[in-house]
Amino acid sequence: MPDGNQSRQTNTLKPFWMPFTANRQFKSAPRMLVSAKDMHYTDDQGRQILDGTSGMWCSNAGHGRERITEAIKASAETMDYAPTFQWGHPSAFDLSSRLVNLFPGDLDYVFFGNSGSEAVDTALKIALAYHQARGDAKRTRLIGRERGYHGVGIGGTSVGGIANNRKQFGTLMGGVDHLPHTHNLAEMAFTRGQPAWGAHLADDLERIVALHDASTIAAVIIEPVAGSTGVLVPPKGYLEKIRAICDRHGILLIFDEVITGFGRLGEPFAADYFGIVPDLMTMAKGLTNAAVPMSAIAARAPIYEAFMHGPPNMVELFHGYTYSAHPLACAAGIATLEVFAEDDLFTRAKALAPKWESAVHGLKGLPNVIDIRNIGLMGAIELNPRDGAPTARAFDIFLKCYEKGLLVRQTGDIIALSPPLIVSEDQIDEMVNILGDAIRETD
Ligand code: PXG
Repeated sequence: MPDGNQSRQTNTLKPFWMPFTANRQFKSAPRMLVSAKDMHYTDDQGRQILDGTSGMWCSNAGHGRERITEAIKASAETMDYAPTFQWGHPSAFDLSSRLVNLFPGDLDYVFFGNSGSEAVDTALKIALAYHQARGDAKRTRLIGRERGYHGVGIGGTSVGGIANNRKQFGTLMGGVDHLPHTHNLAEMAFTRGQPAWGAHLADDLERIVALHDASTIAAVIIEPVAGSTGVLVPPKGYLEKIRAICDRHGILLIFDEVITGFGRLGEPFAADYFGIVPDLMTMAKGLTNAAVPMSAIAARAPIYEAFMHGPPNMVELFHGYTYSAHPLACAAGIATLEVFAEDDLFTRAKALAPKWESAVHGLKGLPNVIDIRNIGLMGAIELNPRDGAPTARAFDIFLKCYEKGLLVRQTGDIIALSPPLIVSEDQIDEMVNILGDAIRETD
């Protein structure tokens, strides 16, 4: 091994171990983004790249929103940092009050983290601690779902159900079980919106409850629409059944709304879209328009209240992050909520959804396209995998889209799209045209 000095280099591509990236491929042909405004990135060649993915499902109001940037600047100038363990600062309470006004039902309390992964692990810990606080400490099992993505903490990885995200990391947390995923090409290929088939898959939760006994299960966590795995839209009636089974057995239901929150489906949350109030709800990404990292966990009133016992000088929940409710993130969050409201972006997304649906389904019939799915402003195109080379075809299409000036996400043999809610109808057509060309040109 060379010593530290010999390996020291200035501004090379080598040292950044890139997350969830084919490092060697990237470093052989970098895709370097240098600025962003509204619907476009600019790369280091000066090319404009249309953002078909809101960054990574997060810049819901489009890029470089002045109001958000100004709020962050002003906050940094006023107070760089303030702790929220045993102290507080006004914007933390301001943002919290605005958020609970946006949450459905009696989701009246909010806890802050910095990433979706932290939000998920926090929600799982709150679920465990809640049952303990009620004297029901046997409830420790956590139920996730196959193909679910809940971030990369040990808790989120354990309840997550994407095999590649799990297999490098040993046995993960014990006491976890998984529902089956809801994807079935034979029954639902090319469905527009929610599939009619598949509500019965929720009954598997009864099987899991019977296997472990309800008295051992703390919570079920699911994405209302599975995003990262390639946009799996819940079958009609499925989420309602999951909610009912959880209620029947005293199991908390956690909706992971890291992707679906803040207007992606044309409502503030998927909970609103589907008319189902979870007990805990995680969110991140769109919360600050991704301008400053932040995540949040919404909790129903009885959950918070279950902790508010014992001596008043006692900490009630031994959990939190140095940067929980960081002032810059709070300022960004408040400004983001103002932008959403002023531009009426959730309504805009809802109004655009039919156009989006017909545009993405226009790709039906192109070579190797075996399914197209959509809901709100989310879409996915599933491709037939190349023989003996899974994911290669979709990766080639992802690269071609970038060359042609479009940002898409690739997951397995699926291309996913989630444009900023400010997207125009012409830009929707432009996205679909570029993607269509890339699919046609890929063998
Ligand atoms: N839950 C859900 C539902 C997510 O989608 C996380 C938790 C974790 O969030 P953080 O902030 O810790 O990354 C996510 C993140 C993609 C993609 O293109 C999806 C995510 C992140 C990056 C890429 O599929 N989801």
